[in-house]
Amino acid sequence: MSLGRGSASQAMVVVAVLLCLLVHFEHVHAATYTVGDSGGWTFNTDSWPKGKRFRAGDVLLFNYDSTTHNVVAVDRAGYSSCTSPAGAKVYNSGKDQIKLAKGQNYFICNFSGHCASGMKVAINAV
Ligand SMILES: *[C@@H]1O[C@H](CO)[C@@H](O)[C@H](O)[C@H]1NC(C)=O
Ligand SMILES: [Cu+2]
Repeated sequence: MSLGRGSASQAMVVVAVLLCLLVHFEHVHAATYTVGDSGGWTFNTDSWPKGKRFRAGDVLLFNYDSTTHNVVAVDRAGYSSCTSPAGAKVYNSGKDQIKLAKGQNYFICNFSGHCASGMKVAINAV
């Protein structure tokens, strides 16, 4: 009886340790990328993702002046045509952290003309 209880709690400890390792592992492997690097989120950022490997769970940090720019999560059509659908998620803190979902992630600035000037990023997260 007491032996059975002992091994049950040992099993609980093992499970807890495994969970901690899993959380730790994901933490170590999620990277944060500053969009546009030192230049920040601005015009002609569309080529910034080139040559980088992104993983689902990685975080994009958008640094910008919130009085002149924003970040809007859009779909492929919105990215291509530089339009944001009504109800699209708009970020405007000036230092937004956005976690990448698996697959394609598209962000534009929807201040007039900015996206057309390359203030847009398309990122594939594996
Ligand atoms: C940006 O997109 C949001 C969400 O679609 C919209 O409410 C807002 O009016 C847009 N801003 C501009 C400047 O187009
Ligand atoms: Cu802008």
